[in-house]
Amino acid sequence: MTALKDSSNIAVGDGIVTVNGWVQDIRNMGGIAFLQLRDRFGIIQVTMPKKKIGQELFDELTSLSRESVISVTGEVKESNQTALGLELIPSEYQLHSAAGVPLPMGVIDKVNVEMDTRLNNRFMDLRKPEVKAIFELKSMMVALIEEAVRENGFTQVFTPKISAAGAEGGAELFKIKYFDKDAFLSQSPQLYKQVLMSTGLDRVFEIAPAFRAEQSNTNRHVTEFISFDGEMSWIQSMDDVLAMIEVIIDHVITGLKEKGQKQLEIIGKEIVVPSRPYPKLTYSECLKIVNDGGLPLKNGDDLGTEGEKIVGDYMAKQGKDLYFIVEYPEEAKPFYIMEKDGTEFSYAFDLDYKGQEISSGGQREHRYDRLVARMEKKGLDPEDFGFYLDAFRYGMPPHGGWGIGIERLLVKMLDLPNIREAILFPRDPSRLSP
Ligand code: AMO
Repeated sequence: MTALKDSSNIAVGDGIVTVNGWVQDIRNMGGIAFLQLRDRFGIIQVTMPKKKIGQELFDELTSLSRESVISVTGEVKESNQTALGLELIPSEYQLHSAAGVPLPMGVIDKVNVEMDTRLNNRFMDLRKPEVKAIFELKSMMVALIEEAVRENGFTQVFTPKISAAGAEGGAELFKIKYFDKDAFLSQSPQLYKQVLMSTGLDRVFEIAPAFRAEQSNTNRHVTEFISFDGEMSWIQSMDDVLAMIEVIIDHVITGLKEKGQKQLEIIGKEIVVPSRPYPKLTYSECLKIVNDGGLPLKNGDDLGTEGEKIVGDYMAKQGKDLYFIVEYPEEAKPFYIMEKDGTEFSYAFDLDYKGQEISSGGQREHRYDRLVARMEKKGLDPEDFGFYLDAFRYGMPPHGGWGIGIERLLVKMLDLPNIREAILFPRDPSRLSP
């Protein structure tokens, strides 16, 4: 009886085992040949001394095309010639699927392949351990997020991704046909998570796709990303929200550094856990830093990619990777954000990580009349927000929350050059497939 094995749990003394994987490479030296068999855990060398395994098996194995899928049965031997310290001497094999030749792109070739080619052949690109590792880390990151929020009493919710209207503003909406009506892909669960605050589900979180019809071809924008949203009631001030985010993010970064050691080694990254507390910069302070850095922005302007980067460089010099930006002018922030009475400011914040916004949020306006007034001030028609406003009319606690783009968080943790590296099948203005 043979045992099906992964390369990670093979040991000398196992006797005859069967290993499954992809033929990564074959070197035929004439009297002996070496086949590198790759599975999800790593690589095992199949060593083929012609005399020992016989001409027929030797010929068949050495003529396999790269990336073919096989099972090899044989004896495990100790070896000081292989990274694993083991080799497999085959006695039989099974070909499950022969790979076509030539491959659309190499798995082990060291040449730099263009991002577009890689994404067009993502199934192949993902066979590279350093690419696959990113998605294993992403999965761990989501598990850590869930662990942190559940520990803090948050309930996971799922809100509709097909909606009748937008939450964040009209320009970024994808319009779809919904039978005989127009509908939109959800930009954010903003309105729903706030409605839930009126129900007694007073701490909720959601991790789900968000869609933005943004014509931005940048390394940090995509049209579909995963948004980690949180909303919490009974806050005394925006600071309660900031404190919660800090606890969650710290749990995630610390946890990933520990649990993702193997994957981090594969991609050659070390995670530096940002020191706490995360500093708070005001928007005005940021403007000054940006202006001093040579970018002339006016009060009310969005910091933008370049402004965020200047602030990031400034904070990096002080050893601070993660920092909140607070005291935004109310004018620059959405209707659902609470104004700071008697000032031009609001209780909105951003969280920036190494010079890039990864989150925004704030304390919400929970008082019906004030909320309606704010909508009107922003040129919105309260009539369009029926189901949302109803929830504020019949008892709404003070509350606040955040939205975090999880790919941006991962990109910054791992110092990846492009958000597309953190998405299996990214969507952007010029990419709808695969
Ligand atoms: P905002 O629009 O700032 O806020 O989005 C929150 C976070 O989502 C991420 N993000 C994106 N990631 C990749 N590509 C994009 N095109 C993109 N757009 C946004 C960013 C951003 O910080 N409702 C509010 C949140 C709240 O107040 O709770 C909202 O959606 O990381």
